[in-house]
Amino acid sequence: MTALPFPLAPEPDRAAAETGRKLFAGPVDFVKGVVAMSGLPPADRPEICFAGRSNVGKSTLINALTGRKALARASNTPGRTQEINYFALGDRLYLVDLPGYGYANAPLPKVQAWQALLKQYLSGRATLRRAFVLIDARHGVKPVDAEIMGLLDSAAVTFQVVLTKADKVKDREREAVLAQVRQALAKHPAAFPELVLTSAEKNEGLATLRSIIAGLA
Ligand SMILES: Nc1nc2c(ncn2[C@@H]2O[C@H](COP(=O)(O)OP(=O)(O)O)[C@@H](O)[C@H]2O)c(=O)[nH]1
Ligand SMILES: [Mg+2]
Repeated sequence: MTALPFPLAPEPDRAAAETGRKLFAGPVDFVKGVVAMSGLPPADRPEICFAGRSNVGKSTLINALTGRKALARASNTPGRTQEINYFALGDRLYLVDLPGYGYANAPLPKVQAWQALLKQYLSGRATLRRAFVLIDARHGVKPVDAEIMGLLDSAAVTFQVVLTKADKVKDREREAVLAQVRQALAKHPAAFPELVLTSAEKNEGLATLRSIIAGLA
C-alpha cells in the first residue's frame, strides 16, 4: 500500500504537548503593525507566520492558541488590516499575522501594494521558519490560496496547511475537502508533508499546532 500523501500531523506525545502548552501559556504581546520592510523588528529570533483568506478564522485561531480572547482582534481594527502584525511569545518566537487576502472589493492598487510587501517579506526574512496557510475545512484550496502557495514556493519558504472550522463539516465532506487539499498541495514543492485539522470552537488540533510551533522556536 502506498502511504497517503499529506497525512494529518500525529498528535504530540506528552513531552511535546507540554512544550507547546508552555510556550503559549507564557507572555504573548502585540509588538507592532508593519507596513513596509523597513518597519520589521530586528531579525533576532525565529518567527512563523499565519496566512489565509479573510474570514478563514485566522484571528480566532491565534486567540485560541494563545488563550487570549481579543489578542488578534485588537490589532485587526479597520485600517490595520493591511499590516503585518507582530506578536512576541516571550523572547523565543515571533508570531506574525499576515493580512487576510481575497477581499472581493479591495481596490487594485491596495492589492498590488500588499502583494509587493508580502513578496518582500516572504523572500527577505531569513528568520522565517515556516508559514502556516489556513484553509477553511468547508471550502478547500481556492485560486487565491494557490497563488500564495506559489509565492511561498518561489521564496522557498516551507508552508504547512492548517484546516480551520473542522466543527462545521461532517466526516464525508471533510474527507472530500482533505482529498482536494492533498491534490492541490502535490503541485507545491514548498508544502510541508503534514496537515493540521483544527477547530477553535471545539479546541481541536490546537495542542498539535502548539507543539509543532514550539518545535520551530
Ligand atoms: N464554528 C467555527 N467558527 C469559527 C472557527 N474559527 C473561526 N470561526 C468564525 O469564522 C468567522 C471569521 O473568523 P475570524 O477569526 O475573524 O477570521 P479572519 O478574518 O481570518 O481573522 C467568525 O465568525 C468566527 O467566529 C471555528 O473553529 N469554528
Ligand atoms: Mg482577522
